[in-house]
Amino acid sequence: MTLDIGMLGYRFMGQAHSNALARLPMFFPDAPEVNRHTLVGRDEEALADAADRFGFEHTATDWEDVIDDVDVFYNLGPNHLHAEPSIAALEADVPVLCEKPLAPTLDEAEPMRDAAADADVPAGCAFNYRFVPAIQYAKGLVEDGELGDIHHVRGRYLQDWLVDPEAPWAWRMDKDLAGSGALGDLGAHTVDLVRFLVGDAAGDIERVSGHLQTFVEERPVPDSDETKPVTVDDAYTAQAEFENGAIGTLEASRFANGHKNDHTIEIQGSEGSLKFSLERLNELEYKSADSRGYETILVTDESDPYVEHWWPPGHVIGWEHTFVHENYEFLSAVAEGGEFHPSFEDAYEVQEVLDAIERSDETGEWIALD
Ligand code: SOE
Repeated sequence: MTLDIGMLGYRFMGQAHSNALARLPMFFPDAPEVNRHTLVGRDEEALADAADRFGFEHTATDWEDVIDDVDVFYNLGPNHLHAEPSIAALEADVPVLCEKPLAPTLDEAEPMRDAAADADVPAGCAFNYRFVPAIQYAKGLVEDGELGDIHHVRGRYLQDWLVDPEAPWAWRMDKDLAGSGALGDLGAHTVDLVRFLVGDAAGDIERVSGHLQTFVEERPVPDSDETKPVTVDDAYTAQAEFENGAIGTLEASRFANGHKNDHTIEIQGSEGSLKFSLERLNELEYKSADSRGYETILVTDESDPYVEHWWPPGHVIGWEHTFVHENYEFLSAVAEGGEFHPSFEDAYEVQEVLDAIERSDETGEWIALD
């Protein structure tokens, strides 16, 4: 069976997922066969160019015309376009892979979660960092109890692309289009990873306190003399308490001067500890019960998750490979009628945490999660 793919969005994420689709038959021969059917966007010229480069057969400027013609719908548009097309696809029983965060707000995420629950097909949210081999290896260690009781969780996602006050305005700085700033764009990844890694061992996040900050209130609009207001956070910090009593600190910033795309997760337990940094994604720092300090494990052995599909040991992989792994799992679930995680339900639960952090910022109080 060949799956016809409809893809909304042809910029950063369109490119990342199209690259993944192109790599699948070469490196994951058991992946379902896909046909890059229709690429959807508004600017016809840019769209035609992207379709040509990404290997799509057709283009369309209206997503509504596409859903009935495809077997799978990828929603890679800006956050405010996540809900309506994803819900329409799910109502037509077309599987959906939607970019993160699930929606700008919790209210908008709710009908998406409900549509996914009612549909008989996978609805996935593209938290690609779950599919880093070192992260899967780390999850295995936590699941095997190698860390013991979890006490500390720290997650930081640091970027610096907005530290220049003249950096141009973009949709990611608009509350109506994005929902939130560093919190939803970067914090969503961290909350998902934390839940993925320690959700079983430490339980759910039970309460949070948070703070959001906007450092630059308006920015120049590209190719004009105008400026536009920045209506989202440039950075957030949060504290979290888990069901088992573990405590966590979470942080993200677009002003972390010197950090380009630095996503780090640290977990400390009674028996061992782990540290991961996206900028060194082939490595995991691990302190086992028997060692006196952290040791670096190069997670590039054939026995490591996904690695046998790529190169011999030590021939490292990169950021784009996470999308290949994610697409492999998602499309396999579609073809086999299986489950895919992170699902819309998982992503809704992430959104509940983001929403609670925002509410805590507004009220100055800790917020309990139900
Ligand atoms: C931009 O801040 C961005 O591209 C995010 O939107 C992605 O999710 C993250 O992976 C890298 O940074």
